[in-house]
Amino acid sequence: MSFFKPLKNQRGALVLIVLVIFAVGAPVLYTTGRYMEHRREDIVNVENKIISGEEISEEEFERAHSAIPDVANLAQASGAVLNSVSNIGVPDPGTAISVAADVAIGEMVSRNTSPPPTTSNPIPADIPAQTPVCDGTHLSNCTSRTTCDSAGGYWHSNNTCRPDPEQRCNEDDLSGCVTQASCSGAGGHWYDDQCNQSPEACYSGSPELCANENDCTNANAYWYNSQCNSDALAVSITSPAGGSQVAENQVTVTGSYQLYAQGITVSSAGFVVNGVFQPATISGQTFSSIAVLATGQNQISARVTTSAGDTYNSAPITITSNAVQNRYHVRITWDKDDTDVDLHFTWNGSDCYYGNKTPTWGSAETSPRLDVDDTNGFGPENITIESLPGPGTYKIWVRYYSDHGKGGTNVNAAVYENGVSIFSSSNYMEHHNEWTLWEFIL
Ligand SMILES: [Ca+2]
Repeated sequence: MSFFKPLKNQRGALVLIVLVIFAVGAPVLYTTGRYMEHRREDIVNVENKIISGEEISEEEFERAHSAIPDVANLAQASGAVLNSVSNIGVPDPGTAISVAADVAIGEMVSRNTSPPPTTSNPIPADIPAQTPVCDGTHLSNCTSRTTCDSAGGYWHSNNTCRPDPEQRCNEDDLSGCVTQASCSGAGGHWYDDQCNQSPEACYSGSPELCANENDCTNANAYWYNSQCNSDALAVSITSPAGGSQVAENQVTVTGSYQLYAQGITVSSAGFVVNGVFQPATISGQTFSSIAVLATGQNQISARVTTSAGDTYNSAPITITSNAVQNRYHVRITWDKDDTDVDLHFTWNGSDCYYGNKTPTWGSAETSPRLDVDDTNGFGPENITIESLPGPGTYKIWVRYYSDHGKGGTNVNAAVYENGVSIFSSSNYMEHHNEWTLWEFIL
């Protein structure tokens, strides 16, 4: 259009050129030294005046105009670039300048050149891009946890390297929270001695909430039968049921155990009856024994010991004995497996023992009875009598019938009145030894 005066045309062209060059050229100018800083100021000065509508002198325009090919020269663009830049004076030079600037700046950036090249001092082709230094004073240049750690920094969850370890304790990165208070302050959940993102759904304190084996293992628990267990082994009393009532001063108790962890073996098992442990013979993963009960309430728990020496106890159960008063028990147990110890109770030469378990000493109430002849270890063997039959010589004694080649054993003996121990003793016995526990004359 004819009404475009030359200066107006030049202004229009300059606006476009300046914007293109300045927008994409700023990084180049920044890296090419003080000379280009002056040239940049020439361009910025004209640009600002154009934006504010101020008059631009011929001198200012020429200075900005001449700065533009300098940018291209610095970039050591091709001859085509320089030719394009030389066409600034023609109408609509935007496309040529844009292409020239892109090429020039692309080369500048990729080659990371300094000092600024010129036509006579072009960019060397073999200058590699430099890797920013990652060290204690340039942690922000570190791009991996490894390099960050090496530089003494702390790797943040948003993939940045920071100098201050305290900054690791925040809602984005709880790994640096080392106290419950700081963890809570950062919105974390403190358990297992560390700060966690999620609530206590599945951790060592609540393994029953772990829904799969992986989570269970991570909670230091044991996965078995689709359940997560905190203990490597579980032991329980399978009979009698807790709260049961029995008529006698004794009851047969059966326990069992379940292994949840690999590599565990059980070495012994038994029951704690009113605070006193008595061993039992293990068959498979069950074990059974006769417990002497006090008239009234009794507390019994099962106990299993592993080869490593770890002991596991079941929850205790309470058994109530409704046995009549004035009932006497004699009980023996021993600690060598697969051996046969026998309990004897004689009155005036009549022996209650494995060969005559229920002799008649007058009435039923004054006649004793042996519950069992244990021939393979641990006992107990119990003789019960409601009341003594009368005057005479009484003798309670023990014979080590057969050690089955297994050697000596420690024998524990006790006399109970209504389930309460009134006498107890222990003795080391060898094959065929006899031990008089209690002898008295009425
Ligand atoms: Ca026996």
